[in-house]
Amino acid sequence: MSHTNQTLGEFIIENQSSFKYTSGELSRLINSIRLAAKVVNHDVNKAGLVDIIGAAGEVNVQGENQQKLDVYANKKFIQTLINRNIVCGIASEEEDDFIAINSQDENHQNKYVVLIDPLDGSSNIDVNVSVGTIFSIYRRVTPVGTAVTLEDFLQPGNQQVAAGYVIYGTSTMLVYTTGAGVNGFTLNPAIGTFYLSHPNMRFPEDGKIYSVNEGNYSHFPQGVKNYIKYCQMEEGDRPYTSRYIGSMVSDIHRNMIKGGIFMYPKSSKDSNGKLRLLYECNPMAFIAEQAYGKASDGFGRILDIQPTSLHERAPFFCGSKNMVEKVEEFMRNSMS
Ligand code: P6P
Repeated sequence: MSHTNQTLGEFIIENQSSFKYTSGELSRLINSIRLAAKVVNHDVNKAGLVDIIGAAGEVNVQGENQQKLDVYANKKFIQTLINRNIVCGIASEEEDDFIAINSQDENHQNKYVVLIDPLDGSSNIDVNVSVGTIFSIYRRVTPVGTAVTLEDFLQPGNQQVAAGYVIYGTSTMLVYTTGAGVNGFTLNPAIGTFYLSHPNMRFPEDGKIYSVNEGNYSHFPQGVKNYIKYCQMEEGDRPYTSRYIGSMVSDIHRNMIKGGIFMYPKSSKDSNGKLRLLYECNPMAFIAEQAYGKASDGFGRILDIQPTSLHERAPFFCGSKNMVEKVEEFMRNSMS
């Protein structure tokens, strides 16, 4: 099949055989995420026009004010996944606990659990800056036909079977991997179809963009401070350029295309950083590695961390391989 103008649906069918597990369910799962992304995109794009922006008046498990669009996106993704009867469990940044599905029906054979950040970067919604959805997919580890348990969700990121994000930006894109590279699809809103626009996405091995909230500089570990000063030095191919949108999906997407590193370190304010391991760091790390980049907690591979709780956080360094390795070198040297 000619790949010019290949749709997401055609791509899924063409690549089903490359997926090492039973293909049909994962394809249906990616298709359900595609549907939910189009529904959320429709409302993100007109958020300023209808009474859907602004705080929903609730506070989520993270202690953050829930934006109405957070709540809306969360409901849409959960509802779509349940309606398609594909998964046996869902965990979300916006839900205190995981959601067991079909737990009363011993006959259900659903094998997958999905973890989502339904609307990442939501603080940008009211100021019209791009936001995103992040998803992570595992096969359950407890027996099929039984109710899912926390064990099904607390798997290390290296067990993911698929992961991706939707970026609601100047255009809406769905970028995902099933472990055979990373591909990006752009939505044609006129007809509601995603087209393969960025095949085989790869992080440039090196880059000149560093993304970090430098307002936290004084709270960073010494190794991070030293790396930031390194980026700012007039020497060799430096100084680099600082770019920080405050929406991780957007920062990492830009860096994957142009080359760069995104950092959310731990600090004296956040002992494990701010980003959540299960539904932010792990899916973005899976994508980064599949795009020949790297994702680290400053010392080791994000995907090898054994989670101990649903909403745990992790320090996060993600992007061009050489840049992540450089900051790890600064982190090691600052410990010696
Ligand atoms: P700060 C958005 O809330 C988010 O989770 C990421 O998308 C983003 O990179 C980060 O937080 C921004 O956090 O503390 O720099 O505003």
